[in-house]
Amino acid sequence: DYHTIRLQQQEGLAVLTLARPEVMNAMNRRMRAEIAHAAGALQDARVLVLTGEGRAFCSGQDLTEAPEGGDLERVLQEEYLPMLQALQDCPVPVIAAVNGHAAGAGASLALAADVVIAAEAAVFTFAFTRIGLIPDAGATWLLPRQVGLARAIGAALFADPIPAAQAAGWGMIYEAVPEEGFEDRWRSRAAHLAQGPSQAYRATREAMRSGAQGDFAAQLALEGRLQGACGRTSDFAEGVAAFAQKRAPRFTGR
Ligand code: T3D
Repeated sequence: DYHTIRLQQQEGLAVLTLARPEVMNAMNRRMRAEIAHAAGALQDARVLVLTGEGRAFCSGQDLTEAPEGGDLERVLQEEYLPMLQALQDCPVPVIAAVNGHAAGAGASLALAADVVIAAEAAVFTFAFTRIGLIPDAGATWLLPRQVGLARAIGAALFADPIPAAQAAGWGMIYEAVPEEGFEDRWRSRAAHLAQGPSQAYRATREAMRSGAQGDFAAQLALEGRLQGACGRTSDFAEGVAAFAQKRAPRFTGR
């Protein structure tokens, strides 16, 4: 039983809601373990959505639990790393539906998703330096790749609140959506992925992530291997048949 999150799974869609609204969904030890567990225990899901209950997405580390003068390296290695790795290893696309504040490790958590869809009222704050820390939970890897070094360092040093529209303009998130249409938008995006060619999505994530690091020749070889596997799926055969027959494809994930 989960205490700090809720996990609902239906028709290929898994929605993981951070559920400590009284503290803006601050992440405590238990929440990190529950997110890791949930991401590793999806049943028939073909897409995973992370979102927050109440007016925040996630306010980062629960500051009432931070070990004073304590061993933050241990917390990162033993608690954050397994959570982030579980999301990375999760076999389906991950959407962060950022409903409100994403601060500190809450911003890092959002950026760790494959696609970030934020409500226009949402604000991203790399709040770490405000309390004398560096960006963590993957932010120093993700942020420079997403927005370039100049913006990444500025956002980290000043800890400026970055409104969703600006985040989208910077390329930090995929899209910022007006409040009224926010839930419909992420639900329809998630439904789209849940009905799509799951194996191609899985390989796309792997190839894109690797492309952000490896050299060009190695990347061409990886693309070849992954595309070879996609070429053998029924979804590929269906995609080509649907194109030839001028109809919408019916993907099954196989
Ligand atoms: O331990 C380690 O390994 C270190 C790792 C660190 C990684 C990090 O994440 S460092 C960054 C930690 N996060 C922050 O510094 C953000 C703190 N929160 C805020 O800046 C603001 O709360 C928000 C901008 C998110 C929202 O502001 P606002 O004004 O809408 O709400 P509020 O009044 O500040 O918060 C409402 C309640 O949530 C409040 O409690 P109260 O007064 O009603 O009893 C507040 O204390 C609580 N809360 C908010 N954030 C946290 C929190 N409680 C614990 N931890 C929090 N991070």
